[in-house]
Amino acid sequence: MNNYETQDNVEKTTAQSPYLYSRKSDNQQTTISLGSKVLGSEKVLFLAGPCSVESKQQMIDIAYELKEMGVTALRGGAYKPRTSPYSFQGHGEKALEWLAEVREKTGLAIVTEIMDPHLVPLFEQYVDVLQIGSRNMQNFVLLKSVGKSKLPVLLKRGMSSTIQEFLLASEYVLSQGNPNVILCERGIRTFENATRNTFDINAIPVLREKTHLPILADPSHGTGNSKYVLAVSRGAVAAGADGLLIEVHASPEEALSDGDQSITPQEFRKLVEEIGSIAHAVNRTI
Ligand SMILES: [Mn+2]
Repeated sequence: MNNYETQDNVEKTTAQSPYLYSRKSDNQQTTISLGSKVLGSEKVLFLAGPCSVESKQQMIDIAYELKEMGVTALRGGAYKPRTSPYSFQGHGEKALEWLAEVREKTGLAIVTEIMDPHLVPLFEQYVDVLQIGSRNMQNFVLLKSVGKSKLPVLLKRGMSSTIQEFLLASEYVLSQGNPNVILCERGIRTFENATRNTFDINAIPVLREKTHLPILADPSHGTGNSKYVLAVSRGAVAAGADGLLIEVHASPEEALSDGDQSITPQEFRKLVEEIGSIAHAVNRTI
């Protein structure tokens, strides 16, 4: 049907847009329960943890520390999509078991990336949120399979995708009957190479206008450098993000992946404090 195929049409007729992701009114907002909190509410939520799940003890230690700082959900990769096949690929199912144990102990919700559509039933046994990584944003088989799950889906923006492509990827999930999609801006590739990616702050107000889905910001991948994570976090919350997804590692220099962009628990504590002030300035809380 032509209406669904013409991008121009979508851009111009948001009010009558046929898409499930489309905002139909100013106050329409999808909310998603995470642990004891709600994403998409006036509260800005923190989702944090190491890039990769490296050991059970690592996850237990960091989880207790982050929980005490007000974090809602623990992130950590069990299956890692690495640029090189020789880089650490993750501990797989064993890591899912560790994550479930950490949830049991701490009450933190668990967010972890899924790459294989066949593993949806396995992930459903262990985790709370299915993350689709940037590299898989247009893996339509995967999007359809998580669309049939009861778990919320955290969809990261493809590193070379437009906002419209990002929204249409969310439609793949929504159209399968899963209404709980979280959109995550994580930086895009541009000509700029001073940072790993260019965090697209514009995406936050654009998404806010076009969709009722909750919006997360990932300044860790958005910058690729721990030195810039705090400043970009501030900007994202000021621009209207509903939450932050941050890589935190007890000793970033020893991390098995993304150490350069991981902040320490001490730095994260400072970030939470500063975000509290920013949230307050834009009539929100943490
Ligand atoms: Mn990472």
